[in-house]
Amino acid sequence: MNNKITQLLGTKYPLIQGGMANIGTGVFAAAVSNAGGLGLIAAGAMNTEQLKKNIDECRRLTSNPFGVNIMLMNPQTEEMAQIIIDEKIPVVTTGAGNPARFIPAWKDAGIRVIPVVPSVALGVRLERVGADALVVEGTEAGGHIGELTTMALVPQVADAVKIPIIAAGGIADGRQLLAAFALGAAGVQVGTCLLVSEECPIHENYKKAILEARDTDTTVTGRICGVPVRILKNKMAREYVKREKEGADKADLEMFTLGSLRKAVFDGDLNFGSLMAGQVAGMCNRILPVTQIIEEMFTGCKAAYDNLPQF
Ligand code: TUI
Repeated sequence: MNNKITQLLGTKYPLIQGGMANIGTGVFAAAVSNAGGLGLIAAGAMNTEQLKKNIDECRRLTSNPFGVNIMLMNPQTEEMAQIIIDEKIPVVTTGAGNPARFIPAWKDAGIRVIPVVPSVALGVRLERVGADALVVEGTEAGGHIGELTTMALVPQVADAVKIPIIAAGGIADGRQLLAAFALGAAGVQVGTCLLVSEECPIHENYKKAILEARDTDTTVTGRICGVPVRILKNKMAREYVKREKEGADKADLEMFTLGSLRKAVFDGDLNFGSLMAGQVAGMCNRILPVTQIIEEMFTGCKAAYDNLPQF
């Protein structure tokens, strides 16, 4: 197959797993890599020791390529940037900030660098400083998001850069995969549809909440304080927005969300957990092995292509 992303990543499919703090463990990343995608260890809520341990675990469980996602708001980002180099991680993705200052050292170490961008301007800037590809993420995604939709953003970034693009946000089946290719992406990043995999290590209450979610069941906290995060609607979402309107400090609110993400992932707290999920939660209705989720996306893509209206 002549696909720039499979060539760049060395994977069977042009698909990468979203970072997903507290969820993207070494074990889960290995499951995605063994299924032919690029698994990512999400360093977002880890400390350096946990990151190293998860890298070791991932290496033990897969011989396929995998990556690490660095969440740039993590206070140990500098140290983690160095661990990626020391551990010779093949691919790094970044989120929640501008990774330009780390790119020269990562490139010197032969690492493929794929930042997540929410705008044309940041994509152009990061191409200029050496990014190998971009994850272009629309506001349909779960977790921390930008303003623009995948439909509007992906073709505008595709027109503005030469490096390959991976679309993210709003992609859970073969029709959306086909649409991403049509918009100019050479691959996709998915998160929400993997939350309902057998291998996904989230609490069963969180999984059930995704299975039962309808199209309108996500909301965005943090729009006022500047850190928008898409989660399933619940008491925590209402509490957050209330605190925000009362003028709570931005850093406190960020910690409140990260703390409550742990409650969702580990305790299954449906009231006060931050159940991060994208707008596609409403179409993630079955628990399946990761392999089947990924394979059905690609067979569905071919079927959707064959079903396109003729004109
Ligand atoms: O990073 C994500 N999604 C995330 S990170 C996360 S952990 C967290 N939890 C609570 C508060 C904050 C973080 C949960 N989900 N996706 C990639 C992404 N990156 N979305 C948006 C951005 C982004 C935003 C601004 C990337 C760059 C950026 O640049 C600003 C600048 O400095 O130019």
